[in-house]
Amino acid sequence: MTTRRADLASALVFLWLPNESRRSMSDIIQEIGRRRTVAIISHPDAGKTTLTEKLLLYSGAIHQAGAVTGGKHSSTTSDWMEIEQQRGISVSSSAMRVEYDGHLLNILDTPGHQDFSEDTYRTLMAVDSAIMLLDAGRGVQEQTIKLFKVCRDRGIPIITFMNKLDRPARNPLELLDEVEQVLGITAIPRTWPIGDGQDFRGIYDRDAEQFYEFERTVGNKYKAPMKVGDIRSEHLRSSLGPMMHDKLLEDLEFVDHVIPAFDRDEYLHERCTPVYWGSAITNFGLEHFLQQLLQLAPAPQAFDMSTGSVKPESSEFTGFVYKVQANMNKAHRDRISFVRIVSGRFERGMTAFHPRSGKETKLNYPFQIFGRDREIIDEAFPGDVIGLTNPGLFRVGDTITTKSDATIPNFPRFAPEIYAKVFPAMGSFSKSFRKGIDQLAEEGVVQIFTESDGNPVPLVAAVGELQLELFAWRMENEYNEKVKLERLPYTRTRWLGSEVRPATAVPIIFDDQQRPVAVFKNEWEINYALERTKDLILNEKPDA
Ligand SMILES: Nc1nc2c(ncn2[C@@H]2O[C@H](COP(=O)(O)OP(=O)(O)OP(=O)(O)O)[C@@H](O)[C@H]2O)c(=O)[nH]1
Ligand SMILES: [Mg+2]
Repeated sequence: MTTRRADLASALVFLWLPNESRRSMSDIIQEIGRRRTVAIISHPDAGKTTLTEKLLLYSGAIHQAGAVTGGKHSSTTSDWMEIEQQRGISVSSSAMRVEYDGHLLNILDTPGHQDFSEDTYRTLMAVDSAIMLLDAGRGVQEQTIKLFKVCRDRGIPIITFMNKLDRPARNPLELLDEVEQVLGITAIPRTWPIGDGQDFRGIYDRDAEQFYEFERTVGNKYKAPMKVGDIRSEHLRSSLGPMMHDKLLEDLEFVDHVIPAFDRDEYLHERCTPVYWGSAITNFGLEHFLQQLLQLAPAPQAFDMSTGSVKPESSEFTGFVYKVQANMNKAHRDRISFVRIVSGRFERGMTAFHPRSGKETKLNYPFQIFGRDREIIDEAFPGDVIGLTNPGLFRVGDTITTKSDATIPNFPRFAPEIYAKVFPAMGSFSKSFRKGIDQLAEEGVVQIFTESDGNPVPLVAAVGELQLELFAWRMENEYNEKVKLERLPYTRTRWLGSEVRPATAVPIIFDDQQRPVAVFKNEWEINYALERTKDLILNEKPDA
């Protein structure tokens, strides 16, 4: 009886303790160990959003997959913006979180179009690894090369998924060779495709020596029925025909002979990329891929911050904002800051330090994000991406900590190459016009400059044309402000690194922090200004 009473007493004390004390260090380490935070990258149209949607389907997070069709029937979780659904392209990165087999996977879908690559580059700052998609009919494309390089520079490992095998594909060996030649990384097929186009039957797992045979389904909305079999079975031989079957066995023997064995450590150190094959649209090879992804991808890693390397298991809480998005939810019309947690445990209601402003802020409304949907969460761990309602305090690249001054060095910021003056189409510079401009600038949809103090006509600047289109569309649809854009001829942006101004006739404008910026029409004008002006310093980025 006494023991039972003591048990009860200690249980009550335990319940009394704040949450934090209840979580032991080993709990936290376990939470970190089961998390994976991954971005999906590729050239436009390789199928990132489709693959993301199907990973959600296979993890059980959704029960029916939507499709990217462009037009009014598009309905994927990650392309939730109306403009994405109308056009069938991603214009903004999105975050989804799923649980599968004890793991917690944060998937960040990115836009492939180069006009939105600032968003994609920033998303790559927030992950520990990436899935690189290739269209098996096209191979390594231009934008993939650039994104691969960004992953390399950040030191994140890459898993390759060869997609669209349901269409005529290039020879698998040729594709692997292209990855090695163009990207300079050893490509190690972990699975092998059986057929392509109409003849695509499934995939062969080289390690397990098992053949996964899939069936097509009508509409592709549900999981594809699958049978596991023997690659040498009579059934497969008669279904493929002896010629195709012989060729397959021959190819597999050749691959075993010439391709080095896979070593996870080599992958984690970016010396090789494991390659998987499948078809996101017909759901072939996806569950197998999801399982492999969770096994291979690294758990949350340490981050290089201004204060040194910050380990996830550090007791101090550290996170950074890699993205801000306004109006995700029509009912709220607020701004969400997407925060990657780097270290420590996050708890709802905690007070955090914001080094850029030197202020403390209470984080009362943390969300778990799922496309456009959100749900309040009470705690989060390193690797997680959470949403915080942004009281106008957070900017992209900001850190929040328990107390340290840690910042993220070299957060991606692109120098604009396109400029336009922006006017309200109805003629008056209303409050909502100003609000739309400020909020979209804060998100990084465009950058805003002014010609001089007090001039009400802002200049919008972007890296690509589509950004300006997106800006105009969102001003009209989210702020009810139709805008008129008057293009300006500048294509180069340089921040002035000292008091010296160019001696040539170059316009000086001001960024959102009133820093002077010189804008040029071409490279020649830049060189001319440098030649003619002693001690002129022109920077491609503002000082941090
Ligand atoms: N045949 C076939 N089509 C696919 C497959 N995966 C995606 N698609 C189609 O390819 C088109 C582009 O797919 P998305 O998933 O939007 O591609 P994305 O890489 O997200 O494109 P962006 O975000 O705009 O860069 C859509 O029409 C998809 O239906 C596939 O496995 N097979
Ligand atoms: Mg997409």
